[in-house]
Amino acid sequence: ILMSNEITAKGEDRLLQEAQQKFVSRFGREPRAAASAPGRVNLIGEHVDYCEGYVLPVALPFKTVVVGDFNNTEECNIVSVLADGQELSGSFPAPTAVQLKPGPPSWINYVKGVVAHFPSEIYGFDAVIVSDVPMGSGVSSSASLEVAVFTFLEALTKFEIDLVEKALLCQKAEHEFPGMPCGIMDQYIVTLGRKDHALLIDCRSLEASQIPMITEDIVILVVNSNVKHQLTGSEYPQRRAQCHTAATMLSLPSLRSARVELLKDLENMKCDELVLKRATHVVNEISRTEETAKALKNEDFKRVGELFYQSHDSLSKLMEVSCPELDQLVDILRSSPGVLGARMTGGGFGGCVVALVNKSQLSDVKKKILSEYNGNPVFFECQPSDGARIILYNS
Ligand code: GAF
Repeated sequence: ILMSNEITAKGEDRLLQEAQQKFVSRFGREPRAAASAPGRVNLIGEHVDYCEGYVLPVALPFKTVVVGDFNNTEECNIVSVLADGQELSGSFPAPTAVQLKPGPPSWINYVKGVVAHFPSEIYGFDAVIVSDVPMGSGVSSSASLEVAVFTFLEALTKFEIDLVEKALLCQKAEHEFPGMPCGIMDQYIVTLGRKDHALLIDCRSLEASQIPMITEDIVILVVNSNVKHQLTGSEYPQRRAQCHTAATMLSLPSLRSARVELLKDLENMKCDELVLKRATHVVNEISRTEETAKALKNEDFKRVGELFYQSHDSLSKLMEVSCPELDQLVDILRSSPGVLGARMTGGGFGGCVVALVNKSQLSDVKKKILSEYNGNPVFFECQPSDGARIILYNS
């Protein structure tokens, strides 16, 4: 029996069935193409993807499923059923009819942006989107939606492209339509994640290596603070700009090329205090991520846990992207027996904390959080899952 503070993934089959039923009731025929894409949790390497650093995310069993069919018109009609059951619908012209532009309602820009960037002709279609990826929780419901829509369009048109190229196009869609200047991490892991693996992504070369996650006695616990995060605000672009300033001052293409010693140079240049703090986070977080990948390969979870705490402290004090609720959760976890490490995950300003917990002490850890945390926490276990896939090709 699950406590009400726990959520588990519905599973692709159930989401698919819900989407198919909704499609039949809304559009009066069976959908002919279907695809899915997961959410993600980043283990470490936070706020470094846009500095060409290393990141180490895993794909989640929570997914977005898209089903649909061409409709022989010049309209794209979308129905979207969110994780909380809320239903949205909207339409926009097919890109064969007009050049698509971002515009209200804001949610449909995630779909429209991907349709606009799809590298083959898209005529009018009807689609239903069903997702159980928690929204505004820092687990990439946006990238999940973008990549699910893209993969659905591949199924619909039978025009498939290289996976890294696909992630880049979805990232571009997010930049240009919802207007969020994200890095490549989310679209990359959502596209290329693998069951039972974390993915070490080099955001400079765009190469990645799969790292087996054998965690028999250890659970990757995710705690949602239930503070909603909104990344399209000004904070995220500001952090990105500050990192860019630091790299420019050092005459580097990005902070990825900066060694720790170079931070002294920044200091000597009398650089802005905030710029120096951000750069200090990025340079150290990139090496923490490389070290975490090595420790994971050696199954040295104790070290991974220490690096998690260091990462959190740096995100909180130097990058300043945490919030009191996330800090409180990490503090509670820090004093809980059986916890090896914890940190905020994702863009920050709310959302989730990820922790490594000894399986035998998991229920005590949850109890402690339930009794001490000021907010309303929701738990889920992170089981590394597969990336996006085509479920049904248009025939
Ligand atoms: C958000 C962004 F979309 C990612 O690209 C990444 O920068 C992350 O915040 C922070 O690590 O999820």
